[in-house]
Amino acid sequence: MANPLFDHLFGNHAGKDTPFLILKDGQVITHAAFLSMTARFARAFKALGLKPGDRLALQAEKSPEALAVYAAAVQSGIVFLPLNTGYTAAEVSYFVENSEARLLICDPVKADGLRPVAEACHAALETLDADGNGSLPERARGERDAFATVPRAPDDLAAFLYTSGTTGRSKGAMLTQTNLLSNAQTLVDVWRFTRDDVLLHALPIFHTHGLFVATNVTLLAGGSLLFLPKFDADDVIDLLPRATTMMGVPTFYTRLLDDPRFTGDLVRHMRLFVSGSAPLLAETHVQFEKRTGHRILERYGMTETNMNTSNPYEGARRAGTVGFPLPGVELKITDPASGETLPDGEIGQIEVRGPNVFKGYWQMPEKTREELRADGFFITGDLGLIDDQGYVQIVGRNKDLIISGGYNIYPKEIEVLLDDQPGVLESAVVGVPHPDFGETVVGFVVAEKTTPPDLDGISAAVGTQLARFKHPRKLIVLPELPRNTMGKVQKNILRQDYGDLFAG
Ligand code: MLC
Ligand code: AMP
Repeated sequence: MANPLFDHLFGNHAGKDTPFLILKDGQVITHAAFLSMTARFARAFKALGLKPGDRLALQAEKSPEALAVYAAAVQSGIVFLPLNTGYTAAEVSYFVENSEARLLICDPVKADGLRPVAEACHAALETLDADGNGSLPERARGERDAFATVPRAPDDLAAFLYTSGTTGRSKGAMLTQTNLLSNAQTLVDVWRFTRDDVLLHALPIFHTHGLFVATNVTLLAGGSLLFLPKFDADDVIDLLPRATTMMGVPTFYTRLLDDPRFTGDLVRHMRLFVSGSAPLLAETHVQFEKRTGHRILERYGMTETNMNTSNPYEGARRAGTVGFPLPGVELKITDPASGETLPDGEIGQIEVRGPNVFKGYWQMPEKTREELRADGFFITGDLGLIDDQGYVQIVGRNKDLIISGGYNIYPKEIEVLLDDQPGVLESAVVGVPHPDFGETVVGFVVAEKTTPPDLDGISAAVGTQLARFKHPRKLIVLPELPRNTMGKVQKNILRQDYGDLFAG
């Protein structure tokens, strides 16, 4: 097949007047209309001089046009690099430079700030706003709505998704056509998606969950998306009666449960609720079933691997577990020290292998070797066990990572910045429980002897460098950091001592 990912996701929809995107205002974009827009964008990319294999970075609000940029990249054989809309110019600069992107598409309000970034990296700059206007759609307007799909091999790259690292430097996870397609095919099958499905889509489209899971699965099945700009409980409650399925991070479900309008009657007709990207508390699972009669189906995935495990569609969906390895995915629990496989029931690091597992980190062969074994097993950095019934349970992380509202935050990136601030001798950043986001960021700083740190000044400095979701929600000055006899900072003690800072 010429371009397996494009042909499977989009190719079957040519000429179909079936709804693909249903917007908040009721506007419907059919599969055929979406494909026409895609073709015009693909022609615009070609006119801009982009070639197959080039990288295209997109930092734009969620809109049908932003989704069509993804589709057009796939059709053109261009590697798609979506970026969190919260990233600052400093963060975007790193991604564009590191990926050697040829084109950066951003919101018009950010264009002035990002033009120097694009110029320094020899990338073209185009704009796209939340309403689908900007220089890119302007360019595409005059183009014909047909484009000859660029052939791709199964192992060719389709997307780069940046994921932060424990060293503080983000790594570009290289995802191939096969990685994305095989996972979408598996999920359509195991979650029983059909063209009759209407998925309520309130996730961002710059991450695996909203883009590759929710969107690819729906596209492959030929269904439609109730395409909301973001999660807003009012909108979700309004639209749930029209949906058959919904995917979300745990925060979506706790926010819905906090709303008295979210009742069993509202969602009786629903076929499936899926949760992932962060641990769903067993308590939320139980409360959800009590309120609605539905058992949330929890699954486990990662940027580098797409989805690895899922609770069963038929059969017991067990709270506090992420279910079984998906068909085609091998999963083992190993001893972090020796790498030996551990018996069921014992806690160790989770490793996975399968067609879903990425190709490696862009231009970081050493990082790739550290995490992706020569035999194809990827060391996820999650700690877990396989219970006596074969369910996988995630019990912790072997990596210093905070997950806030489904966004990953690597403490190292914040610590490096805090350490640089005047008056700060050293710092430690930890995640503490938060009633809305699951976990949230707290920064601890130790003052230099001479100049005490100015906490407002530090917050302001962090604000210019890091996306809002990474900002410490509290900065605390300590006389010293707790350390073990080896001199290593004991973050577990900080998490324990400050665990109820945000107790709801
Ligand atoms: C927004 N803010 C966050 C935040 N999201 N802060 C911490 N963590 C977050 N996740 C900021 C806002 O900028 C705002 O700043 C303040 O927090 C409060 O905002 P809010 O209005 O309450 O937030 P909201 O816009 O409603 O967003 C919350 C959310 C959103 C949970 C709906 O973050 C979200 O959609 N998360 C989904 C993330 C996701 O898709 N993850 C998948 C990763 S893929 P201020 O300025 O007001 O203080 C992956 C693999 C897998 O992990 O397995 O799926
Ligand atoms: P990301 O790098 O953004 O793709 O995040 C991947 C990480 O999210 C995983 O390594 C896990 O730590 C976490 N994660 C994803 N799904 C779940 C889940 N259902 N339960 C617990 N953690 C999860």
